[in-house]
Amino acid sequence: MSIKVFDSKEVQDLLKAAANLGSQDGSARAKEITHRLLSDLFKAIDDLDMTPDEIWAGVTYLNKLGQDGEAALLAAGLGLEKFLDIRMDAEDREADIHGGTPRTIEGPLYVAGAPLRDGVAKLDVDPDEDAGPLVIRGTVTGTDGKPVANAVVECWHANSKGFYSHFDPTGAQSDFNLRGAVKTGADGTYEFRTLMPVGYGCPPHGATQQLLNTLARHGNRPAHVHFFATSENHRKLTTQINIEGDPLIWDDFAYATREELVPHVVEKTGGAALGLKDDAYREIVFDIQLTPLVQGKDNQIVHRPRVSATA
Ligand code: MBD
Ligand code: FE
Repeated sequence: MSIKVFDSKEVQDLLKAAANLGSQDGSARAKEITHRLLSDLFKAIDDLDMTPDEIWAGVTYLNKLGQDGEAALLAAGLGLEKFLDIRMDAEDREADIHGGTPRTIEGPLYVAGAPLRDGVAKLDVDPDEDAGPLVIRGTVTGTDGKPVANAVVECWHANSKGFYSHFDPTGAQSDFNLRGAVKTGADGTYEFRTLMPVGYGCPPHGATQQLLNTLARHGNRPAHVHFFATSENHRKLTTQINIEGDPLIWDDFAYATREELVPHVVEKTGGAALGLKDDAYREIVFDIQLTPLVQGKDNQIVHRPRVSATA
């Protein structure tokens, strides 16, 4: 069957009616987007000759996606969040904005409200037998290379099971375990004393993994650490580092890996003096370079619903 009804007046009128294009009321932008997305869907149904069974399977899937609370997870897994980064990178090039630590996706697991410390923060609240100590430190500078004082570096990552506090299905972690925020001093340095994370995997029975299974894709990320870096006179940076050596570094289901964001992991001793649980520890130096405001404005602030809690 290759029925094509998309271009008919009946369907075109239906699309306009569904998006309420004939009215002056409502949000013009929402109407424009609804009309376009619905049109693209209708056209795809025609072109691919999608069956009613396929359409209802899709509708049912959306219900499960919402029930599982996984829409933002699916957005990462389908590359939608990466696509937004590709667009922001292109926008920067177009505006002649160069330099700065590369951005990469935020992901769905940030929690606002971590306690803010001066210079150094210890992130591990809960013991984790399977995770060795890790120090992540660096200097926040501008593109001029000068240290940025009073920058706030936020950091969040998973435990040795690949679970994040607040989203841990086992309920095992305290609030803000492996999450923290540090304000830089005059030298621009920050330091997080924490434990080595393990890569995240999608909930095995969730809607995201269900679709990935159908596509014969896995739902795993390499071990990684997320950052926000903000400062009054610079644009907000959203980024991550991957843990060097993880076999999934170039096979991330969320496509967040960038060559510049895989710093070396160095074996060190002297952890006892730093208050770490073992004397032997690993260290990652990750310097963060922030870009200037654009005409006095931070054009990198993304509004998305985020969980917040009080420490
Ligand atoms: C994560 O930890 C993550 O960073 C992303 C992008 C998606 C799912 C889990
Ligand atoms: Fe993550």
